[in-house]
Amino acid sequence: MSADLQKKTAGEAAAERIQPGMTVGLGTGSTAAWFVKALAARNLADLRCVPTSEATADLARSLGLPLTTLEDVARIDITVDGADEVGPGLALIKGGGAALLREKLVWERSDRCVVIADAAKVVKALGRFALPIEVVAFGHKTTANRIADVLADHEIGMPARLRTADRGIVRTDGGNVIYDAACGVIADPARLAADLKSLTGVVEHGLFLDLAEEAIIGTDTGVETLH
Ligand code: ABF
Repeated sequence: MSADLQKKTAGEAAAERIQPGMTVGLGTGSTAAWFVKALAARNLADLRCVPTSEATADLARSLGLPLTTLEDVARIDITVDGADEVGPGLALIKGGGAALLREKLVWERSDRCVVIADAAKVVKALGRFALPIEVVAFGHKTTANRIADVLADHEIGMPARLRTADRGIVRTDGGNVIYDAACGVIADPARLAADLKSLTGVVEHGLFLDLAEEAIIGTDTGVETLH
């Protein structure tokens, strides 16, 4: 089964978790898009949906899902979102879609967070996927030098590289920039997360620790649930 079919299987399984009347966080990325499509197809009554990116908002709106904002909800019943890596204890690397800040804000407001992914995303240790780090655009090169010092302290030799695309520097929905740190193996994710957040200019990073309650992994024979 292709990775995309595994993503579709996981997204559709997650959509079955949603009940009428729920407030639902909508993740970002191709796996989350399958979830959004499956959720819309269920035509559940009285949903309120909080998107984690403009791209997800556009997709959800086009499918007729009722949107609201993080400011307008007291709490979120469940958020379903993708990931770049799913590690031990459901420690995650996210942010490949440059939406990590809004994603983490929505995740932290949610009673439950369910991560959906294809089987290749499950890893024995985090770090093979370059860790996205969201940085304020003002003075970002100076901030990147400080990030390099933190990475060196974690015996991660590679510098963080500014994420660019054909049209130049990648900007997040909030106007910040993303640096990607090719860590290799992250031995102490919690310490790295704290050290990165201590840097002036770093807004957020893609380590999602102690946030996911469950992972629904698409496999060649269906789905596997991890807790
Ligand atoms: C988003 O989904 C990002 O945080 C993460 O990087 C991405 C995974 O992308 P995909 O589902 O397309 O593999 O949540």
